[in-house]
Amino acid sequence: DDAAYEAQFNAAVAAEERIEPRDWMPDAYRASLVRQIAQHAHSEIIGMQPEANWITRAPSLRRKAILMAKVQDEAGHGLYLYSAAETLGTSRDELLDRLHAGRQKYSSIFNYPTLSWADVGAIGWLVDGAAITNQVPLCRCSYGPYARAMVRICKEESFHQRQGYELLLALSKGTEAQHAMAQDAVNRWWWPSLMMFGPPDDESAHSAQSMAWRIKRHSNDELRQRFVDICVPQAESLGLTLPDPDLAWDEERGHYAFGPIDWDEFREVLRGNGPCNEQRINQRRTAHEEGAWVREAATAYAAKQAERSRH
Ligand code: FAQ
Repeated sequence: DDAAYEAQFNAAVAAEERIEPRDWMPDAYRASLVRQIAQHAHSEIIGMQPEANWITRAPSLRRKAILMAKVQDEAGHGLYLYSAAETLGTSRDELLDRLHAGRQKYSSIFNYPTLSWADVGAIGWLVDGAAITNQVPLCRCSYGPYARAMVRICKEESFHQRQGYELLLALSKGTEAQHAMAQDAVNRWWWPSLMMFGPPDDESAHSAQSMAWRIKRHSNDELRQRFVDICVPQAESLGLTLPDPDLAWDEERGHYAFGPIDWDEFREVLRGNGPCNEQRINQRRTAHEEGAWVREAATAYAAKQAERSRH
């Protein structure tokens, strides 16, 4: 009966064993994983848009090739993640419908505009940097398919983070105008990237349960602090500053202290009122509609193949 199954499930989680698709799991565990993995998948594909905005305007062939590879990687991450979510019994079509209907979220960060070429660098350094900080612990998530997807995704995100850092370094060491462009991009992306880690711990609805289930390994605030600690010396090496006058080494805690985050802005973006929410979701819906013929053709082809193999 369910109580015995649940005891077995809890023991497996406590023993750091992986839960696999055919294993018994509590309904709420399944639902919370679908929620998190789908949000993550949606973020990857909507996250293609801000950087794709610069592909046609990359300043050199080399930069263009790198950026195209990076944006294609994000599409790949979306696909592994939708596949991981599908192992829990919800189809990709259903998840996309929920996204398009506004019933599932995607990361707040992708609702900000990419105003200059330097934004491509700032996204790589800060947004991919934050993504890695959050996702490395997810490689040890209790749910097998999600944990395994994270291993490859994190390797690719590391490349993305380095290309962003290298791009910003080139601009920072360039002309005065290039340096100013890099600084402006960092000024605009810094605070939104701290918001990627989610609400503060005392307002995080899912953290306690997700940590008990070993989906999450660290709290939102813990990971946010880890990210700040990593970024401060990197900003120094870049010759750029972070837009926070309260940033200071706290000897006692052994961490950098930082100023207050504007949680009103975060809540507004989540409500759909960020600078680009409407543009992002409209472009996503249009891409889905325009791709309908590809899905239909693939389905017809699969049916034809299945029919042939029966004879
Ligand atoms: N934006 O109770 P919690 C990338 C929602 S990286 C929007 O703390 P949880 C790579 C949350 O879903 C970005 N919504 O939730 C890339 C929940 O709403 P719900 C994607 C947010 O799950 C780079 C509510 O607030 N990464 O794409 C945000 O315990 C460059 C309460 O929050 C992931 O998704 C936010 N920032 O912790 C791609 C990583 N924060 O569901 C392209 C996996 C929170 O009740 C270019 N996810 N919410 O309606 C996670 O680790 C977790 O889900 C957290 C949130 C940490 C995001």
